[in-house]
Amino acid sequence: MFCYQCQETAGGNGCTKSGVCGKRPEVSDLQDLLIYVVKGIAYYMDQAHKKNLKDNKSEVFAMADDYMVKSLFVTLTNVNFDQQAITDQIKAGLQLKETLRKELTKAGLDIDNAPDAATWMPKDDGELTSKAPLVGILSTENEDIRSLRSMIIYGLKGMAAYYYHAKVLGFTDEEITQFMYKALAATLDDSLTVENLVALVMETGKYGVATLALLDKANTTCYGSPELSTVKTGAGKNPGILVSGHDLKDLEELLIQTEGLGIDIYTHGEMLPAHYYPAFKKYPHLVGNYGNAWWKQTEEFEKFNGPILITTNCLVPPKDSYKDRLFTTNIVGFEGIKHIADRKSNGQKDFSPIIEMAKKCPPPTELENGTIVGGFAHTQVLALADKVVEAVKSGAIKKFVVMAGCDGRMKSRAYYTDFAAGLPKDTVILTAGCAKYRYNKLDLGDIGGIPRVLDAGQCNDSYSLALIALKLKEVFGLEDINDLPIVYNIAWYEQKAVLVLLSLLHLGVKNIHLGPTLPGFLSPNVAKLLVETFGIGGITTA
Ligand code: SF4
Ligand code: SF3
Repeated sequence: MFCYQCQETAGGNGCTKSGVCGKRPEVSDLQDLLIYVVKGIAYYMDQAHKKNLKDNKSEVFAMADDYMVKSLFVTLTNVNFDQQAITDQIKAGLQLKETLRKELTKAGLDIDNAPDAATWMPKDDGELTSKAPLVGILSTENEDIRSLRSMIIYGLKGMAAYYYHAKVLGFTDEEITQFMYKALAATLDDSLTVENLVALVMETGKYGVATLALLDKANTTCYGSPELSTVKTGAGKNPGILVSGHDLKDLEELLIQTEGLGIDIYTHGEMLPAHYYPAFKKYPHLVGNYGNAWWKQTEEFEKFNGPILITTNCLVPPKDSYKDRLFTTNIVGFEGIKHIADRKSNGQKDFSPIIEMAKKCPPPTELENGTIVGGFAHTQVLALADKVVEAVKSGAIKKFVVMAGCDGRMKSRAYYTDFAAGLPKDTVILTAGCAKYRYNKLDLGDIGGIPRVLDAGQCNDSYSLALIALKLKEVFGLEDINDLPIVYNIAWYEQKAVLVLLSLLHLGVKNIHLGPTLPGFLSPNVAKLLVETFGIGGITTA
């Protein structure tokens, strides 16, 4: 195996024996093969678009969209560790690829020069497993091309994750999926130069902004605009169900199905921002947030005592002490862990196995008893715009520090707590993503009623931070987004953060500090390019 897609990659270079995340080598190879199959499908979809061969009435094209988005999401860090589930997904893709090939050759597509990923079809399972180790990252020899291709694929993985959430809520955009096909197909094209691929990296950022905007529209249309909220962190006396990951619709359906049953619902990790939406405030049994960021789950799930639903990343290989209480859904999977099936069209998921289990479980063991304040997505911040602008003009706020991103288990991430705690009192932190758990329970106070930590929500809500910056630029009549009193100190872990970073670069943001370590997938030349063009830098001490 070879995987270097996340920040915790072994030695900062790549996992080769097994994943630091717990991913086994067989699973890693199969994930590479899945990406290879998706690239083959993307080749056909890209050709169909370019040559105008798409019959929009044909269901196979809609199936391809669904397949691409799910398959990319499946391979994100800490999503799916289940060898069988990935094998099944590969086989489904091979069938789909074959249908596409037949349909498009009938429509006139010439596949004489098609890449191997498009035409390869295994005769049996043996050929499937022998192919897997041959198609991974290291099959691209030139390290700069490999680095750029990887950056594009990781950006697309992040894009797929965000797109998936929008799609679940009924929001889609053909321009985005078409770009994804184009970019995936481009990673098969050996004629593309470093310059071509750099341009494609930047275009990935452009579509990153579009995808985040689509998701923002989906979330706010369905659940209202997040508003200033105080969330409890203690535990009650009722049995509970803990919901983690990012999928708001799963949480909504679970809340509906548990109404009046005497079961309390708690959020965990990236599900915390659900409390900020008006639509979720109407459920009195959504009682609070339990625990911290994803990497603390092994400790926290043990103490929760009731069932836990993992809707998306980040899943950590479970301990025996709670694995019988763990349920996955959507694209998440782990061998031996119960899985809640997808909803049928217009129906809800059936959460009854979780609900029945909860009824028999003791209440959660309390971990702490405080509150977290959040809900500062763009509408809420812009509602305070006058106050914010006044505070900047009067000098009460000297700087904003964007500290969005991911948390992780590396010891060096204590830097972010020290950094937040050490910032001067006239600074405000803008955050989103699970990085916030490093400082959202510190008492950093407020500036004239404006809290010093403004949490916009999940990493899915990073778009809000961009909108806030653009609005401030407009209010202050600035030409360049970099003239704002905003500095960026971003913590990254997985591939959604790669997309957010590319989106910020597309918006013209310069001099971003990225930590706790720079990506292992940057070759020295590509790293140099990012430093010289965008002023990207690492971190030192707080
Ligand atoms: Fe290693 Fe990260 Fe890949 Fe897991 S996802 S195998 S930790 S690089
Ligand atoms: Fe966190 Fe996995 Fe990145 Fe959504 S849940 S931000 S790491």
